[in-house]
Amino acid sequence: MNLNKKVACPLDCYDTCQAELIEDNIKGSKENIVTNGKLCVNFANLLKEENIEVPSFEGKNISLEESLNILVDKLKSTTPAKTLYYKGSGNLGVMQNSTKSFFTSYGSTLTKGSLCDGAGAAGIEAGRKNVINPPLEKLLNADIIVVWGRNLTVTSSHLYNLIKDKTFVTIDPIKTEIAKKSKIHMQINPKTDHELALLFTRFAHMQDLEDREFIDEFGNGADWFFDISRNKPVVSYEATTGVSLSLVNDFFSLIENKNVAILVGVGIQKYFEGAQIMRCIDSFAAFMGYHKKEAGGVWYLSDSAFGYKKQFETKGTNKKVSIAKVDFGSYDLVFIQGANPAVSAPNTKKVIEGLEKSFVVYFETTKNETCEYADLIIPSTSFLSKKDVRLSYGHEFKAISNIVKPKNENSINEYDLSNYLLEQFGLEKLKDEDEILSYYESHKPQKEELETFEFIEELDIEPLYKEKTADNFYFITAKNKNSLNSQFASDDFVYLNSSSNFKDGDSVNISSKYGNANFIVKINDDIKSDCVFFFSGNKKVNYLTPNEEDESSNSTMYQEVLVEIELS
Ligand SMILES: Nc1nc2c(c(=O)[nH]1)N[C@H]1C(S)=C(S)[C@@H](COP(=O)(O)OP(=O)(O)OC[C@H]3O[C@@H](n4cnc5c(=O)[nH]c(N)nc54)[C@H](O)[C@@H]3O)O[C@H]1N2
Ligand SMILES: Nc1nc2c(c(=O)[nH]1)N[C@H]1C(S)=C(S)[C@@H](COP(=O)(O)OP(=O)(O)OC[C@H]3O[C@@H](n4cnc5c(=O)[nH]c(N)nc54)[C@H](O)[C@@H]3O)O[C@H]1N2
Ligand SMILES: [Mo]
Repeated sequence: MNLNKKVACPLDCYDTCQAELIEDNIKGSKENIVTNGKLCVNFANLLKEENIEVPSFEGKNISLEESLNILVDKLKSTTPAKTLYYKGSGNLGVMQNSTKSFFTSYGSTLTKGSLCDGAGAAGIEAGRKNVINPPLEKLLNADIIVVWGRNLTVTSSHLYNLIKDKTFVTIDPIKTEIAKKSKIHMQINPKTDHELALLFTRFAHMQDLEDREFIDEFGNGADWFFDISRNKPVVSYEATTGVSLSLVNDFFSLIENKNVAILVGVGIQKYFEGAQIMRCIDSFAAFMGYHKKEAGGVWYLSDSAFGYKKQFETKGTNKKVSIAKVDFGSYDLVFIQGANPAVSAPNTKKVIEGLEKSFVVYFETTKNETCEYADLIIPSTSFLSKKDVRLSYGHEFKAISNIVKPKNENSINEYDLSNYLLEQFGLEKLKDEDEILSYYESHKPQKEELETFEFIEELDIEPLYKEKTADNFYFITAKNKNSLNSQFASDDFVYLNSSSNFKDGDSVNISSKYGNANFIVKINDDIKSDCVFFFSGNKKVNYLTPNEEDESSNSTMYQEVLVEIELS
């Protein structure tokens, strides 16, 4: 392969594909095991996307130089702590982090927590310190794949292709494509996955399937964990989780003496106690010894930078606010990079009110909903015209990006913008770009062996089913094949089960205690009868979601909400 013609897919996805320019076409690399010569519809969408051509200020086109001058003047005349640096995950290349270096040194308020996987990661950390996935090989060698709150065929189509002939078990309130391909589908009630994990633990013990060797050698607190599972009668789990004991029996017949891989997605942890829920699942896996078997294990969204040294200095005494609770309106200047908060952040009404109040600097590649509230727009250079390296949260392979297209001279990349600002403020500049990139390209993180596992010993979770009445619904979102969060195609429907008594094409108003919005109904019996379903990226869906943080990681908890529906 010509090394100078590599392009990394920058999109936020487990697969982290490697592409390459062959003649005039960008193709999926055959050398990358996961990409395996194919690229997905979202990559194709990205190539077709129209980029913002010129900077603008208060709606008028200006030159790049003018836009940078306005930014510098604004920053110089604002109290640093009254500025906010807000970064999303529109591009997951390592160079995206360069800008944070400047805003940290300058003294901006920063965010903490995540819009995405924070709660689950905190749950894993509490049990085994590091959020890392086993090597891909252990997945390829597993016999049974348990897909737990993950929309596998859609959100990691490449990884799925590598394992598509295996036996699947899916645990999901929605009859997803992978649920339909599974030997067992447990159509679980939302926010009851911890209970199912406890029920599994109970069954495992009854059938003598726990891994005593693992528990004795590496485990702490397994007895306490087992005790929690005994707190209530087995049959009562059936009622709360909605999963029948006979299905659980079938599950244990299927997994006995098999290598089991559990692929956990973000679905199980979009709740206030998301960390505890994840930790219960991880504790069940430890009870079975899955963390130390020849094949199989537990996969989640791993900390992709684990084992790498930070290449951008981001130490400071900056104030940090929860990304879930950010009030854009309380800052004099907000700098937004690689995020589309007007659609993707929780509580859209609050977000928009906040953006309207503040001076918004938007560092973006394309025109979108947040542009409407931006005072100054600075075009970020296309991924095809900047150098980068992508680490992956789904597997251990990285992807390299070189410049394969001349850059738009009215745009600037993240690294250059940071250095420009550092210089303007007399601050120390970044390390050389090529030095940083070659570090990421060549560094191989050491393998980390699990030394101890701390089982969850106490549980305090307020289930949604306690609060739920016959008149309200659980709220579920999942990713869409043709979009990447708010980017590309958007599907703005609400999906309901036919038993909801609404009809295709009905116009409904859906409300929660955080807000309300109108939607057009599509009936689909893959949706559980007591759930309302939307695709993530739906332009209105976040009018309904809480701008509050989970209990352990300052992260969002999009599904900690019940909603009501009426015809509008
Ligand atoms: N095509 C495509 N791929 C993507 C993305 C995209 O937008 N489009 N986004 C990327 C990003 S940012 C991320 S974080 C990953 C996320 O990838 P996934 O982890 O697959 O996330 P979701 O699509 O949100 O799927 C969550 C699943 O959990 C289910 N679920 C919801 N609530 C519960 C519950 O309480 N219990 C259980 N057991 N299941 C539940 C949902 O029905 C859904 O099937 O995907 C990445 N890949
Ligand atoms: N209700 C609900 N809400 C959700 C979710 C859900 O499941 N349900 N999912 C959540 C999850 S998992 C995530 S990760 C978040 C994602 O939320 P965000 O991080 O806000 O992601 P996007 O909405 O995709 O917006 C990313 C933006 O980055 C821009 N961009 C792309 N490349 C570059 C670049 O190179 N430089 C710069 N400067 N910008 C670039 C894109 O054009 C796009 O506008 O959404 C969350 N929101
Ligand atoms: Mo995400």
